[in-house]
Amino acid sequence: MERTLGILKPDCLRRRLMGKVINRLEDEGFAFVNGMIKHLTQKEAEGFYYVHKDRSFFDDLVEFMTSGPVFIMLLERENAIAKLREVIGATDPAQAAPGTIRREWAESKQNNLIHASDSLENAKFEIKYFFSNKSGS
Ligand code: 3AN
Repeated sequence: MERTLGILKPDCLRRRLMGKVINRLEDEGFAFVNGMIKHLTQKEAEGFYYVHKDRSFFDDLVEFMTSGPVFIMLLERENAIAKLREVIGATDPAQAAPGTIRREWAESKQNNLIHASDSLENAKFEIKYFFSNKSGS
C-alpha cells in the first residue's frame, strides 16, 4: 500500500464541495489514514510550496492557500500517488480530462480545488510536513 498527501483547497471548502470530492476519492478506493482542517499561516504555505518560490504565481498561490481553511488528507491505496494525480486531472481544469475532479468542479488554474503530491519524494516531504512520522510513514 502507498500513501500520498491531498489538500482540499480554500475554494473547495468555501464552495462546500468537500463531500462530493471525498465521495469521489472513496469511490476510487482511497482510504483516509489521517486528516485535519487547518487555516494555513503564510509561513506554512510558503514552506509547503517552497519548490515554486521562483514562479511568477508564487505570491498569489500563497495568498490563495491562506485565504481560508483547507482539509489536509493522508490517503492510502495501491499506487496512490499516480492514481490521485490521475483522478484530480491537469492543473488547468480546461485541460483536465473529462471525469476528473478538476474538470468536473474546478474554476481556474489557481482555484483548482485540490492538491496532490506528484512524486514519491514529494509525497514523503509533504506527509512529513503536516503529519508526524508516527501517522505519516
Ligand atoms: P499541480 O497542483 O497540478 O501539481 P503545480 O504543482 O504546477 O500544479 O502548481 C501548484 C499550484 O500552483 C497549482 N495547484 C495551482 O493552484 C497554482 N498554479 C500553478 N500554475 C499556475 C498558473 N499558471 N497560474 C496560477 N496558479 C498556478
